[in-house]
Amino acid sequence: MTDPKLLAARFPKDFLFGVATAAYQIEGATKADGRKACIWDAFSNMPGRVYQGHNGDVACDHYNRWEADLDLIKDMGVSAYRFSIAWPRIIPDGTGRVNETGLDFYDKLVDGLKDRGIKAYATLYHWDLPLALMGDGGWAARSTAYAFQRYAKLVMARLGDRLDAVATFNEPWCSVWLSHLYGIHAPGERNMDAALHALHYTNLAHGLGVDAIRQVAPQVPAGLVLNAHSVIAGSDSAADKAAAERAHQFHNGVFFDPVFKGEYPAEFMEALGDRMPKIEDGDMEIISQKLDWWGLNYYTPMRVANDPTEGAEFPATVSAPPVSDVKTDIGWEVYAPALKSLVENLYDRYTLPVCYITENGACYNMGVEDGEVDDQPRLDYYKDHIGIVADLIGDGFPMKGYFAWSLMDNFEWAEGYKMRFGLVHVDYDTQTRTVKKSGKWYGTLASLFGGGNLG
Ligand code: IFM
Repeated sequence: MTDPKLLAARFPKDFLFGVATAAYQIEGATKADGRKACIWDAFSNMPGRVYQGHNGDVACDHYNRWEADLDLIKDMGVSAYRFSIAWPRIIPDGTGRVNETGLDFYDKLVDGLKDRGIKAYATLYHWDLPLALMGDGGWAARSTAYAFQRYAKLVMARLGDRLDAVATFNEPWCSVWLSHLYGIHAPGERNMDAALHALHYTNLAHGLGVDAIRQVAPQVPAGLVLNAHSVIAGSDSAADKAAAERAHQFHNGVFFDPVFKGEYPAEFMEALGDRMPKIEDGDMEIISQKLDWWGLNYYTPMRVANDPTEGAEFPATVSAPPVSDVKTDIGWEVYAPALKSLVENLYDRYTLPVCYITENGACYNMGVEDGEVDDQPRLDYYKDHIGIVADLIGDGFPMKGYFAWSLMDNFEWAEGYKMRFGLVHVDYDTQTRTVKKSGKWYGTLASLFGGGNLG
């Protein structure tokens, strides 16, 4: 089914179709108007960390082009925008002096969305930790969680009257494991002890952030965005199934269990609990406050098998081979059924509030030819995954919205500008935006919602 109108008919009229971005990936202007460095500014300047030494200095120059970019969202027919706020613009050193000019930028952005009739979905933390906080240990320090709470309060006091929803964190899996254990994202640590500290303090910061939102702007629905992994055992063997359960605990459970059950997963704690930082009285209550919504970012399944190596560290798994031959240009297996089983599995394990798919999309790097970008594989990816969301709604799951990642090509972290996820192509030399074939298709679908056109 490629006709967006047929696909649209499978969704309730109030379903939300939006597009998503993140501050460091699109804004550029890293030294403008009082912003100071974040950990990604430092990391991308370290030799060998980011593809060809790319960095966020200019990115999509969205900081200067935001009005045209919001016009583009509107012209595409999309009525919801998920964006993140850069902590280093608001409190440049992480603690201390507030930079009102930084808040002014998001004030204008949110007003610009409202003027265009576009809903504003803000994320408070999408990985751009003020660099100065690394002096205290960054996310491995408990004090960072309290610094985040203060930042969250400031943002909500200024923007809360106009936000349609707010998330504390985007994909803590990345800012914890990928950044502190696997060394692929800033700050580039490869240390389980640091990662376990970052884990608990990030969870704590989420809870303190929810407190801040509820104190200052209780009317704004508060949520958390998790890139839950659709863990699939590589075989039916008992060893691989046990490995899949361990992988669930390590990659999903360490975020879901504290937030939705008020505890860390049992096997995980048996294996690594003695290396966790002290969990203070009251921490788990702060972390597990009831949320209004949660966001799921899904791209590809995680296939795992048991790691038979003697003494292998928890979760003691290795990658199992993909089942589908179809891969995106970043090498990720395309397998839409894993989105369905993931949502089913998570609602089975946890009592979860309503769900937005806060990111989903595909990396394909084709360029502009004769003024067009023919990215049919990306369109196919969207069609199949959005179809799965319709199936989930049909099965009774509380799916409320879907945000495509991403509005436009942008700084893809360690992959630099090489990998493109946009519905809109960006020519980084001229900053020309070209809506891709997938963008036109998605815009047609989205335009059938938000304006009540289906009615
Ligand atoms: O670009 C990222 C985004 O910042 C977080 N989720 C995954 C995307 C694609 O890798």
